[in-house]
Amino acid sequence: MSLSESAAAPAPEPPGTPAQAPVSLTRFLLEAQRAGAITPDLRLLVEVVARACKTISIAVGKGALGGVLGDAGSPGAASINIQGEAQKKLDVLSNEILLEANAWGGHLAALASEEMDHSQPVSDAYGRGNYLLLFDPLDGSSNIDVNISVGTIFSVLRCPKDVTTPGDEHFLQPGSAQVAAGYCTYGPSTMLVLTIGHGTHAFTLDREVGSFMLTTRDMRIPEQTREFAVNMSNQRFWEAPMQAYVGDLLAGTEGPRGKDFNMRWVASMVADVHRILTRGGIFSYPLDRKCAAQGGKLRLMYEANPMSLLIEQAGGAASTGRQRMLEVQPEHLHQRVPVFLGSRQEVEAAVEYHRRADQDEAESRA
Ligand code: P6P
Repeated sequence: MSLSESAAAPAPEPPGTPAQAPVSLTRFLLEAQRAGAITPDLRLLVEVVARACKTISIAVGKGALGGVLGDAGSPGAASINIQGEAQKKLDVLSNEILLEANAWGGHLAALASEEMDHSQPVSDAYGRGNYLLLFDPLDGSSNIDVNISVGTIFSVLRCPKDVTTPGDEHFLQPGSAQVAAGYCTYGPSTMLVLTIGHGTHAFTLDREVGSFMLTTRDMRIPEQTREFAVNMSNQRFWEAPMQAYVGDLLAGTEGPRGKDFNMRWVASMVADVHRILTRGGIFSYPLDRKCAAQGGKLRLMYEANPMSLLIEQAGGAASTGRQRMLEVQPEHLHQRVPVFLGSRQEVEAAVEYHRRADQDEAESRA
């Protein structure tokens, strides 16, 4: 029996059976290890990342009382990361929390972060494992100062065999090679959403006990949706197929889609993706003339790929608009891509607009 079957909702129990004990993340991962779905090292890795997310949740939750709001660096000399973005104090703190948590367990070979120019091997003082960890320590941090949900995104790859000191090049694996992925959203509740390749499962932090507790086994995204997420202020910069696709969404019942749509945009990918995993929708950050030179806005390795694995494991779809996201062959660590992900039929519709536009353009050149 595969884990996704065992992870599926258990058969109803006869009346009078004592309620099953709630399932903690630790128990869930031990069950996965017993089912042969993960190794002890991968179990430890996920536990360590989850524990670090609890620490980040506490820091985020303190807000102004924690003295950690605002930009990192000194007044008039903001700290700028490799993305060219001003770092928030919580970006730096979250990154440090994840680095420290993963330094001594012996489960990792190397790690990479949105906040660090290059990957770094884990000190071999504690032994090295067979996994590579990538993370965006605090995605959406521009929302921190206005108290909107933010999150941590992580992705796990295998370290190539016989590589003792991994470098950036060893991280350049397609998203289909991920062995685990997840995010932690710091919202009204703190939730960890995780896949280890057998479905997508949601855990809610019980702050009194200090444990993540399984609250949804096998999340499933509705195939269809009436809700799209995009930053409409970029509309005039979009490519023609994106203009046409969103134009038809906005036309609603008076247009070819024949139904009205709603729009949501939190500008925090973790929050938007969590809503889509929970009730369906399509999230898109397409190419536009502002970001086309960089290949897109969102990062492939530690934003698009982990989110795409979670979405596909929940029955959804994820694409660049022209290619399945998990099949993109990375060329560099901080590569950016256009992103369409969510309800399968809606993503397929958006991809079809791009296919038709590219075909028309090819024919017009012929
Ligand atoms: P914009 C946050 O900075 C982020 O990387 C994602 O979390 C979010 O979806 C996107 O950028 C928001 O971009 O251009 O709307 O501010």
